[in-house]
Amino acid sequence: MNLPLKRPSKTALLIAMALGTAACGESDQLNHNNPAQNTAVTQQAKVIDTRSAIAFIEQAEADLAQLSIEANRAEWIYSNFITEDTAALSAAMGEKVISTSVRYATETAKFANVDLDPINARKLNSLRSSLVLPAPLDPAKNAELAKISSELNGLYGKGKYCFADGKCLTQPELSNLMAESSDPALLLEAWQGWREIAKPMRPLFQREVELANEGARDLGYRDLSELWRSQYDMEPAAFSAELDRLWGQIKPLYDSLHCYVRGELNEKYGDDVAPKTGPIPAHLLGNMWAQQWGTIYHSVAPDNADPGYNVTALLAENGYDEVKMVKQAEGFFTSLGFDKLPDSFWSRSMFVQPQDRDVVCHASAWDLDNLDDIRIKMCIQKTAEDFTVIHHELGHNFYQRAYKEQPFIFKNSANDGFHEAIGDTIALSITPKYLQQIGLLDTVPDADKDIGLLLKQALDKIAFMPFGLMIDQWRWQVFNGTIKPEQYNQAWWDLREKYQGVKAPIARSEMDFDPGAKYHVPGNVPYTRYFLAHVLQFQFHKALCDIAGDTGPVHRCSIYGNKDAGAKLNEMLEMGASQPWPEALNVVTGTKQMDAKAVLDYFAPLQVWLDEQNTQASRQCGW
Ligand code: X8Z
Ligand code: ZN
Repeated sequence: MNLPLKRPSKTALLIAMALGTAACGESDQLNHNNPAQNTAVTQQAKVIDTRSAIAFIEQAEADLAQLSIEANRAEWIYSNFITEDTAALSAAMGEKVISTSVRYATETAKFANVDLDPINARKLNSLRSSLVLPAPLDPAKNAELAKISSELNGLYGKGKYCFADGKCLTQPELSNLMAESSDPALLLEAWQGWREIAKPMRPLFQREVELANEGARDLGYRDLSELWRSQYDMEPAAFSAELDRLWGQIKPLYDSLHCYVRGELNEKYGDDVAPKTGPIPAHLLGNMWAQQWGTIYHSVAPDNADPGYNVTALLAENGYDEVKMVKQAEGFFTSLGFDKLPDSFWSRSMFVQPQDRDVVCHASAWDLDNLDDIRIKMCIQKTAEDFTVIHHELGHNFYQRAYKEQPFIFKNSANDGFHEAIGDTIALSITPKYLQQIGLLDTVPDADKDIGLLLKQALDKIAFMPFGLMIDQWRWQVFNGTIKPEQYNQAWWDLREKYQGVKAPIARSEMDFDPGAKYHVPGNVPYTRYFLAHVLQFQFHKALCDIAGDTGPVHRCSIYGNKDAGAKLNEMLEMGASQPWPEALNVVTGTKQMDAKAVLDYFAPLQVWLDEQNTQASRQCGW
């Protein structure tokens, strides 16, 4: 289980059940939209005692644990070898997992009013609220949903774009092109070409939403949006408000970065391609989805504060291949006191894109047996970006192993943002000093080059934040009916513009389905987790640097080799999902609040510098 996090892949999610992610209170969610049913449930619950509730939880936990291993295997094979046959097996397994999970989730209602100890109350709540793709109880609809889900995953995994000369590129290859090229015509062709893969997804996605909404309603939720937002130890509306609060903290910094980057792109490409005002055309930001902009650093770097090295080149100069990149990342975790990865990790993971078959290239981390059989699956490119992604993926694996002694339902992160934040937290310690320690860099650049380093980091981290937020703002509105199927694409671009200030580089219409060109939409992986992770990782980094006794600027701190920081991190990871996330946050940071102040503190010198640059160039900010 918990697969959804571990491996953002289709059936995984269904399967997923994501058991373990927290839930709100105890019984407060049960059928709160259906008082009549509540009354019936209450009557029934009165005659059922605590013991039968516990027996039910134990049974569910044992069944789902068993099923998850089978499902993990089927899903691993499918994602490593996409064919009609593996798709059918994956769909069949997904059907079984969804129906079992939904049955248990439905049955939790019987125990709504039973007095339970906090641990069992939390498990019961988790059993009910942790599904990400609930099917209706009707077996035909359940089978239909599992099949659609598997098909959508396959459409993404098999996606390619073929240029006029007959050369066909897969997703990672197209992403490389987007990162490396400065030819606007080529960028536009790759941007547009990749989005062709998503057109056939639209009717499938629409039906998936209908079915999953029905499943969510069967469980007593208003719709799937409410179910997804119920997994954060607070009321759904309070969670939405919390996101607005965090984004409000970050937006001024994002606006300054957007303004600076737009100005620099205008100088590079001219008014016709990159206008001085309005939203930025989405094909110019170095990434297929304009979600992280670090690859265009060289185009926007400061004249006199560039640190003068780039990690992609250092990896090449030092003969790093894919395995060596993973070994180096493992070395960071072991330097903190974590055990080495098992031999099976090295023999069973996929690091390189196979040439002879279709695979899901989108990076993921797996825990096949909920114990030690941890793996990653990635089509590694030998770049700085993928060096970071490897740390991200290993963060999942080390988390999974840390909570392996927890009961099955708690084998998960404190909330899904925590799972996504761990590897990124480690990657924040890939500083020049660290690169020198591992022999990649000869000399650490002087402090007067920090603006360049901070700008590079902001292009990835700050640029990501509105993207991390908008995907589920779109999906939640799709789920709750605010966005109708005939508005899918227009609403997508309205939100892209509202949050990110980017626009489609060519006219789009409802013939297109641009959300489907982003893995997590056909993959049905909730995305708000990444927004949360981008806040949490800066809180974790600051706290761990304090523990490590680093008194310098936080952007220069690396916790490499610090066993105290490692032990504290491990203490939080070991808790899994056994307690509400604020408790887990408290272990490392000493606070129970998510707070983007850590982000702002980290980038404080850059904010000043960006505002100076924008003023000097008399830029009109905003869009
Ligand atoms: O999907 C991922 C990871 C796997 S959990 C590679 N990420 C998001 C994305 O690629 O869109 C990491 C950052 C955001
Ligand atoms: Zn991840």
